[in-house]
Amino acid sequence: MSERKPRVFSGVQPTGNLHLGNYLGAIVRFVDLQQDHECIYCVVDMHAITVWQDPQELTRNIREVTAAFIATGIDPQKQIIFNQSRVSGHAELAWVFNCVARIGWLNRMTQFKEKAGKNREKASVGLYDYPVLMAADILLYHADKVPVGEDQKQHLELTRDIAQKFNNDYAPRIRELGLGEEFFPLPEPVIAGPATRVMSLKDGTKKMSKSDPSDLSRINLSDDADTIAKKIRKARTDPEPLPETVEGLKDRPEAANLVGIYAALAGISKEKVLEEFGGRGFADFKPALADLTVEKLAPINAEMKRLLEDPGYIDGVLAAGAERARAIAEPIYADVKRIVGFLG
Ligand code: AQP
Repeated sequence: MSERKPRVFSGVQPTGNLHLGNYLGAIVRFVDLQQDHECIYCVVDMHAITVWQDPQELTRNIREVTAAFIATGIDPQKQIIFNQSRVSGHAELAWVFNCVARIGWLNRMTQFKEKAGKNREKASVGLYDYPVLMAADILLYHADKVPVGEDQKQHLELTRDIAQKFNNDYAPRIRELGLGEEFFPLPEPVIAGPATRVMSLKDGTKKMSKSDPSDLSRINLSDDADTIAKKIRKARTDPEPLPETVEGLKDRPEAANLVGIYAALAGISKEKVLEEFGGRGFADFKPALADLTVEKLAPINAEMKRLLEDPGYIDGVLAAGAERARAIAEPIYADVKRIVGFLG
């Protein structure tokens, strides 16, 4: 058994408009987990190009996600922050996993169906293969835990299926090489907190998303205080006052979403939020939510801006992080090659 701390891996796509959903669903967990885990946080630029990205914007967005990681409190000295394309093992292991994963498994992935929409024939092969690359990202580091938002749950299950199938298919070989019983650990998702699925401010049944054409649907980490307040003021709600209990939020998606956001930002339960605001209307609740959101996001926003003024520093963090990532990934991928039977 290894003596190392449990290892965490997760990624964020540099596709612009980093939002409150990314922050509460994933990045806040990244920060918490660094206390007692070895963490690897990846700016997944290879995932990003599964849909068209303007090259200059992509470069800018890679730096922006890196700045967001650091500004929210991830320590780049202690943890590893890097961009995916710098470590070739991601693509190499993804190819091996392409030959392990089954087409039937990928055909069940709901995110591909949602993102490809009706125009499936025109979607990139990369978009279809996205979950296999994600499995490679995680398993390349033998990660134990993966903090993600609710929308990534199915992809995590696929990662476990790929790990399991690889372990089974190559079991005799893994044993023969003395690499233990289970070469790849089955990583656990960490989907926790009151805001694992933050919804659009304009439609409580749709996920808050970077690619929503309406900027009013999301709060971006780059929004200033006035913009945040305006977006919350304009957020869609129903005419009823807030309920006294969490059960009362059922069938009220917009109210449930705003209460969940408040709870997550304040670090309290939804019950506690309703103890204070139950029976009160949105005219009372929205300004309180706007103040809290600004209070939490303003320092992050300011720090991101400061960091982005020094791209040399950010690029240095990514280069150093990639070197440390490679040091973990290369021996693992070297074992994969021996297991599979590749020469060299
Ligand atoms: N609305 C959300 N609520 C909670 N968590 C969310 N995440 C994304 N949206 C929400 C989590 O953020 C992490 C990084 O996401 P990503 O960059 O890999 O992209 P995504 O899941 O495709 O998210 P977006 O922002 O909605 O982009 P588009 O518009 O391209 O679909 C992940 O852990 C994700 O779960």
